[in-house]
Amino acid sequence: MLVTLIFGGNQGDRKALLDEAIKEMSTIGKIEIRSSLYETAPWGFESENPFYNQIVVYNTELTPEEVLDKCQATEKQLGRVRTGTQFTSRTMDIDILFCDSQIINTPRLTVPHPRMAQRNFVLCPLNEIMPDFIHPVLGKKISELLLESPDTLKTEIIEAC
Ligand code: A4P
Ligand code: MG
Repeated sequence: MLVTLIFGGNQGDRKALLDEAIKEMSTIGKIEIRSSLYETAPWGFESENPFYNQIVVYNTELTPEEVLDKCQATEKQLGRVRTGTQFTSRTMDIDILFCDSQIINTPRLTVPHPRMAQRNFVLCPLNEIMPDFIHPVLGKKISELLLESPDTLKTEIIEAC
């Protein structure tokens, strides 16, 4: 299965934490593609600390639930403290965007990630690596979703891939 993950954090040494998280997640399988590294304005809450975001596609034999377990273990290992409030600053968040073209709705997992079409911090790096991929629920290409995105927050490439 090709699983597309987005990594993000806005606390601590953002670059070192991203690199460490991406490396730690490669225990699930080989890296197929990775986006550039982006600096992005916080979406959904106020903070002076911009995020670093990056998207990586892994080729894995694990199930989506097993990938989620590994994402959560890695977040914890990298110092993430869950506060309970929805959108807050964090050292590392790892979300599953796609699992091939599967549609998953379980108590623990919603795939494709439900809020991605409203978020340029997801759509910009995704458009860089898979502009023609068709979102299995919305039935549109990533490039179309980016054109239609209502988000006006800034995203900037910090390090090209
Ligand atoms: N869960 C369900 N579906 C998924 C999925 N596809 N991937 C469940 C990962 N997790 C999924 O997540 C809460 C629960 O979602 C998990 O227990 C899992 O079973 P969480 O990581 O504990 O909480 P969270 O990340 O704080 O909440 P949430 O709702 O996932 O927040 P988002 O939507 O991830 O937003 N702005 C910028 N610029 N860059 C960012 O990276 N990130 C957020 C977090 C907000 N603003 C941001 C960024
Ligand atoms: Mg999350």
